[in-house]
Amino acid sequence: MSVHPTTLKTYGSRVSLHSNPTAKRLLEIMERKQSNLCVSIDVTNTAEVLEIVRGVGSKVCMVKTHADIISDFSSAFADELVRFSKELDFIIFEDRKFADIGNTVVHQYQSGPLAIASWAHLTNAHPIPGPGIITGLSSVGLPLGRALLLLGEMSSKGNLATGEYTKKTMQMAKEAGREFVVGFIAMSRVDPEEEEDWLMLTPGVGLVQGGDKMGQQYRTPRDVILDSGCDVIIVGRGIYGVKGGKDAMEAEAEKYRRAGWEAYEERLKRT
Ligand code: S5P
Repeated sequence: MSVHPTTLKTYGSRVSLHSNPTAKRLLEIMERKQSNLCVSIDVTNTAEVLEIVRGVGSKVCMVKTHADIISDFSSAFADELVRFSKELDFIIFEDRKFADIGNTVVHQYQSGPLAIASWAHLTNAHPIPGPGIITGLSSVGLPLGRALLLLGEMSSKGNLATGEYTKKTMQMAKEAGREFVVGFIAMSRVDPEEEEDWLMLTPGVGLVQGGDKMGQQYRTPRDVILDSGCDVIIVGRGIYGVKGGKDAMEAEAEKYRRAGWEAYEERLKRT
């Protein structure tokens, strides 16, 4: 397999290849904190989310949330998360996986009890409804400096986001332009070699390969960053699932940060 040119560039040198402020900030943070680790905080109350943020925030470039599973979500919580994102220097990614027509996603993104666009720097969408979903989301997010990822591939067993679907997702992003769509959720680099710089964020990561009982499949940070050329590893239960509280989580996050960063440094040495 040939080496994808993007994988030979440093995160820092890629900042100037982006116009979107969230994409730029993410790459700057990655370089500054030497971290390509996103922690996925999939717990169901705000106190627990904030405890995990306090424990691992200094180790990560990004915190990923599922706001709709947090039973006591409030705007005060969102403010607190934003405050932490400044203090501890990370991007907030709300993993909303929008999947409706443009007009509906405008409201889902902007309104309701979650008001996602008001606090999340980054969110994501399935391409299944067609380009109108990007038009809708960007009408809300672009003026706020927000960014969007499209789900081009998934980590779960038997998913339908493969082959032609993935190629068409890439095509849709290209046609939308990189002002608002900045990259993909994908398992490997799905962008053609001579194209612009796209960010590849990859879930389904564990320190050992494996899976869960509901179809999730795990690959190691090295597989994802070095072998598959992705940019960010997304780790949920591998970090917040460890026993021993805040200190244990911090130690586990540091293991992932180091594994992800070493794989990146190794990849920069390839020719
Ligand atoms: O294909 C995907 C896309 C996403 S965003 N597979 C995933 O697992 N995710 C998300 O990543 C998922 O919703 C969860 O929040 C996280 C993985 O969590 P873990 O506990 O399995 O590491």
